[in-house]
Amino acid sequence: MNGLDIEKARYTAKTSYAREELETNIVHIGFGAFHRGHQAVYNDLTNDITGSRWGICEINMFGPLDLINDLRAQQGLFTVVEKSATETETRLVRTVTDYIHTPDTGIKTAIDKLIEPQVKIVSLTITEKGYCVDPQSRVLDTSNPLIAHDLDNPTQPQSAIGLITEALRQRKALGLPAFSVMSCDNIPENGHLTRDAVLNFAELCSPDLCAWIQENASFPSTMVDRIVPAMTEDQFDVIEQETGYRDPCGVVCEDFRQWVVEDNFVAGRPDWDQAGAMLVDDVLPYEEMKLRMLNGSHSFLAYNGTLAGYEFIYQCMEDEELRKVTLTLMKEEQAKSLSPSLSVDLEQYAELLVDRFSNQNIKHKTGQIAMDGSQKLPQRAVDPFLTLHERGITTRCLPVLIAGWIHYVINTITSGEKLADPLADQFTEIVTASNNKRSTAETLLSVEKVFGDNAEQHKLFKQQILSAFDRIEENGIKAMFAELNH
Ligand code: NAI
Ligand code: CS2
Repeated sequence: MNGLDIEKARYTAKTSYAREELETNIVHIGFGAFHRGHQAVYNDLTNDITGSRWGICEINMFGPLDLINDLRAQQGLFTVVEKSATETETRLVRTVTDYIHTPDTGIKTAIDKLIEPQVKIVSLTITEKGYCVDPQSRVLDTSNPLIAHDLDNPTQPQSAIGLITEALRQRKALGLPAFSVMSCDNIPENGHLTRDAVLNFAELCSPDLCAWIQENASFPSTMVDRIVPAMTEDQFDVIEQETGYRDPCGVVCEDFRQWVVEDNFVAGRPDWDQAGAMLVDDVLPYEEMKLRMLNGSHSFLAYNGTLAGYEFIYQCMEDEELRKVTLTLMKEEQAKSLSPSLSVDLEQYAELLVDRFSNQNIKHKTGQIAMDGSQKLPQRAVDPFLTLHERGITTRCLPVLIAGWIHYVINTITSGEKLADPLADQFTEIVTASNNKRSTAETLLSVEKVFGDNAEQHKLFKQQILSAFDRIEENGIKAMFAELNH
């Protein structure tokens, strides 16, 4: 049947707390696939285990209206199907209390929700580009059309940064306490980045407001991990097979989940640790480990796996050569770029990641991960590459990651497909300006928003990437995998 069947769904519920007691203490911006399979699950479990009643209001500022309408129609309930390579577990998430799609209801509904006195946390999964910062310098990009609009119309914001700042301005005016803003996106020091973007924006509107936010709000960083692919018709079929109904808000994800949260909340937080989260003083070492070893390898597989003709990540892992290269990238390069203070067995972590990538029940498209490369490469490839150089450690796989990205960008644009990247216009201009692939590659490497001036300053950096680019062009990607294994 189409739509979640509330009667039947009772039998999938793994929690039994009284939903009518929920209070909307969290407002989440970005009701995408990931939040549904991650934070919402932690919060649901925490309510059940601890007796707390933290409810979540879901806000989407972009994307399809149907999703939020469907969520409303099923009273905020949705299904999460968790699949290991051999087992399936189905749960019903019961922690959502409210739903807003601002392109439909207007931005005031979202501001009004954020200024409700009981709101303590505003969390975010708005993708890397949603923060509107320069990916390399991490500074608020005032030329971003959303930010430029919001600076002219701060009470009618279109960006998440503008929305948060306006809500905090109104809370200050009303004499209400501030809230904590918790980013759950894959960005190193995501809390600091969000804080700097909000403070920068607020400073441009009113230095007084900026000082008040600095004094009263907090911006905890988090490391988030669970592979939750974008839903497809096949995956809705999977939900239907498991539950008997086709839940348009449901997701299918892996069984693994991890969440490391900086314990820095101005108005309290649920005891997410009771549901398995780690609350720590400093998240950065965990973030870097995950962003470089997991996400960096993901990006390697996204670009080079696509070049090799693989649609899904698990197919990449079925290619023995590529599997071996992935482990080498993780163990010999990314792991060696990390802070030595991290007390995690990185060999084991790498093996676990490859096992997770091999899960055939998770249909994670290489093309999905390839999206928004300009926002991902700095933390996944450029930073570790430079650290390894500083430490005098040879890099063989990281240059291939970046070379694979260059091929991917050129191939996508020259074949007339739409490149999904906020810098797509700039890349298209570069690619269409020349017939010479090699000089196009060089120009792409000089895009400062992605590479800073590193390619100009570090000769070896440029040389290694371009040499990998040439070898892929001449011998093909599979020969490159074989070469990396020898
Ligand atoms: P999705 O495409 O399902 O959802 C993206 C969400 O971001 C939507 O709610 C959309 O409205 C919102 N959004 C997009 N641009 C925005 C903007 N400029 N301002 C405000 N909101 C904006 O993607 P999904 O899977 O939920 O992933 C979102 C992010 O979560 C990723 O970019 C990543 O940072 C993080 N993440 C995702 C994981 C996954 O496996 N899917 C795992 C770990 C982290
Ligand atoms: C992926 C991540 O899309 C991507 O860029 O690398 O979303 C990845 O699936 C998650 O970070 C896993 O936690």
